[in-house]
Amino acid sequence: MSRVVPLAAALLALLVLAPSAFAEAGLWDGTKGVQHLHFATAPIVVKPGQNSIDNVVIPAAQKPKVDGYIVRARPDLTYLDGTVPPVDVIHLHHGVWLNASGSSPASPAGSVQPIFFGGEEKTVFRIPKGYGYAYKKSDMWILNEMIHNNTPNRTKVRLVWDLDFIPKTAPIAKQVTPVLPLWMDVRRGWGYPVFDVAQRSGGADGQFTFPDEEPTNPYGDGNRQNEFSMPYDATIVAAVGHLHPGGLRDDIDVARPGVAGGASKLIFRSEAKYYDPAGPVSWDVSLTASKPKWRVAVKAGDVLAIHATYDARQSSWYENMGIVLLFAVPHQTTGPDPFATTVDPRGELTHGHLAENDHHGGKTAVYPDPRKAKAGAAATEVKIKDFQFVPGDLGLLYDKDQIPTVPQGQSLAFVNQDDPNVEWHSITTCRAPCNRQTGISYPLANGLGGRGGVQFDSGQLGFGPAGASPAANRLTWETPSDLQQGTYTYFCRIHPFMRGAFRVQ
Ligand SMILES: [Cu+2]
Repeated sequence: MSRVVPLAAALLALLVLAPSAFAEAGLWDGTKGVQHLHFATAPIVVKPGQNSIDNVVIPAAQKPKVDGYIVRARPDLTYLDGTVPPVDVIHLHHGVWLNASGSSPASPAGSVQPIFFGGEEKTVFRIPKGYGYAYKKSDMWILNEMIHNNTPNRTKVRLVWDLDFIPKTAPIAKQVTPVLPLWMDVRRGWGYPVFDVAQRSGGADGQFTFPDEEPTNPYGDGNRQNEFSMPYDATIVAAVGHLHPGGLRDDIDVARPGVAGGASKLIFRSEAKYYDPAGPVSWDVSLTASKPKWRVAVKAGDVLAIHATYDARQSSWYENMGIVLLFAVPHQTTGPDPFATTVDPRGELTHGHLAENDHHGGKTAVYPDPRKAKAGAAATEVKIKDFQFVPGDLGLLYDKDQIPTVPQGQSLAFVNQDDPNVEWHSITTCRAPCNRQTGISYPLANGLGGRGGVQFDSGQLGFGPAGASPAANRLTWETPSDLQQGTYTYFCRIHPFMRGAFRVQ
């Protein structure tokens, strides 16, 4: 089951990501006195099939030894031998580095200060020349990490991060103006800040924007989580976005109460560039970050808002994020005012295609076509055990050559009997036959494709901390009872090699 990216490809990826490859005016790259530091966590045991979130205190040895300024950060995830796992095997869902000793008026949750983050898009954080994130060696750092094991194999990995760092005692430290990170998030304040996109929802353009196109106001009369009111004047000097597969862009706009009839100005767009030949369907993507010379001045009382847009043509997308981290200089008013001049919201990519995203899947059939299987015994329940759906697993179809049947008008119940605290599974429709080779872009939650298609999703059956994990906090789920006659195929979003089918007749 385990595959590793060949060493040559991994080395090539490192070369592509070397700082010099993207050195450009307006960044600290190549400046004398900037140190290049590399840090790694202790080995992290990745349990079979896990998709959980952990918070760990980062020990002193994994941080700079002296006070100074962080001006660049590049997070990644590796096996213990330093190779990067293929993303269809082990997947850095996210790592968020937080300063528990600091604070920010716009925090992910509570009053903790975000510093930088890494998702599978692996964007490089770059704070432009003249600015830096002020670091104290006495700061307590917490790493919030979510590592997703797509397979039933146990393994060990490390999170790694490269920092460009200017010690406080270096002569160039006198040129640094400190920045404050501001966390923009369509679900700011939630421990697991996500939303769903249904296939064929949203506009005629085939795109769905959260929260704007959510059929019912997701915030009700409560806190508009996607907005943040500036407590003081400031100049924003850098911005970086985060999206999941299917994601097209994060937009940041600003509204100034009483100005321009309340119209907002788009100031930053983090845009997804997909290398995947199938388009916006996988982690084979990179996102734009702000250009080095980009600046925006905002005023006290301005309302910043984030909007996240996903493709809704090819697939449903469950549990998506829309996040942008801004770096601002409080009380500095030197940047261009977006209400007086036009600000170019476009950013630039910080890296190219990554070799760990090469295995797209979907090319050849690896299971029989369940539509051609004989009708088997009527079933009322499918047990999920040892990463198999019984009865109905496509991996077992060779032996029996028949699939379970459900009388029309009845439901089929699913119950997760694997470790409920670690091995969470979903039942998610994919278009029949759903029998091709697993990869980062196959299968998709595209059950609506084809005639008579349906989409359903059980959520992640299992238990985790309420409000701070992907688990649905139940072990059972039932299919809709109004399904038309036909063969239905499904997969597990967490372990996409898991496929199953049943027939309504
Ligand atoms: Cu699963």
